[in-house]
Amino acid sequence: MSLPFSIQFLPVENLSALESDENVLAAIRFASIASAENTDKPLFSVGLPNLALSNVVEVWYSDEPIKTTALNGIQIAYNDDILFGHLLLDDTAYEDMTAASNAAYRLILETLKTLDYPYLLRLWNYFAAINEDQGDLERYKQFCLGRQQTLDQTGGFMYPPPAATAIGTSNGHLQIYFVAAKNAGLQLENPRQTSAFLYPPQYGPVSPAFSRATVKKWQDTTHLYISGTASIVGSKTCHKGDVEQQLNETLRNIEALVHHGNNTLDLPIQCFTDLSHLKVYLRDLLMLPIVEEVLIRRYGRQLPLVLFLQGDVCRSDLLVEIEAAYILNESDD
Ligand code: 3EB
Repeated sequence: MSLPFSIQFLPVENLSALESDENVLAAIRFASIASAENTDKPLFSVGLPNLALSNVVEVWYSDEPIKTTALNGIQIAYNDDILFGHLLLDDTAYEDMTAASNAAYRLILETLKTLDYPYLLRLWNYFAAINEDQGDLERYKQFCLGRQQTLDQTGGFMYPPPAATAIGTSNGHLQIYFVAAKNAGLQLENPRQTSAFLYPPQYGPVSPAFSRATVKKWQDTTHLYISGTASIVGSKTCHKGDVEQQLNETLRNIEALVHHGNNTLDLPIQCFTDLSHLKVYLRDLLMLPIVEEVLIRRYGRQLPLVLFLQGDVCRSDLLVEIEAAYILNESDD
């Protein structure tokens, strides 16, 4: 069986030691501030403290030997199927987050066009002070505006829009990493949630451009990449101020999405515990014990490995957000 890539959460490793391993596409550590190794290959830290397993590194493996390059300030590794890119952009060099986001997305789309991996499958966006106003607009809303400006200026994402995460860090630059492919994935939306790109204007001057999930059918396997998911039903935040109820609502959303994928796109999984590569983003580290307790009460020994990361969710009234995937490793079958 040939897999386009797999991802493992491993014990601490020196990122630079992974540079010469030609089966390593990318490696990510979790730290108090974002940084990148001085390499073409995407070896970097995101500015989200890891609350429970502080010495974990997330390693992306390729079956085939990879190639690396740097273009437009983006660290890149790729094989025949996918391209992994990482951009760390000093947003303080721009007038505001709108301008920084616009520039970042222009660089990303330009790079994908040049290297001919046109289909973005999944993106992660991290930047500081996400819920703070700059000028008279919250920086998350500015980020959405800059992203949309790029899409309007360049003709947009190749269909469908990617799955995405957008989370606030406590300091550091605008950091975006992403996976793009030669062939398109399938869009999966959530029957319990308004599609984000159809959110009404009260949530910002432009709607956020992402899909709830991407389903990607590769030659020998099917993957699911689930966007950051929170306690939103329809387009409204539910259970303000109550992290336990927000967590339960988030889990209902993810379970509904997985069922819908099984029913409509032949997704080979049925429930939350079939998922992998779970990340729980917590606004306040003091919420960690209650969140762990709810997850264990709900799923017991079936609970997959979870990373708990400290970060700000993109609406100030959301306390917790969860992302997940279904990605089989070679050793899993
Ligand atoms: C939401 O439903 C939650 O703007 O790229 C989740 C994932 C959220 C990605 C983005 C925003 C983004 O609106 C917020």
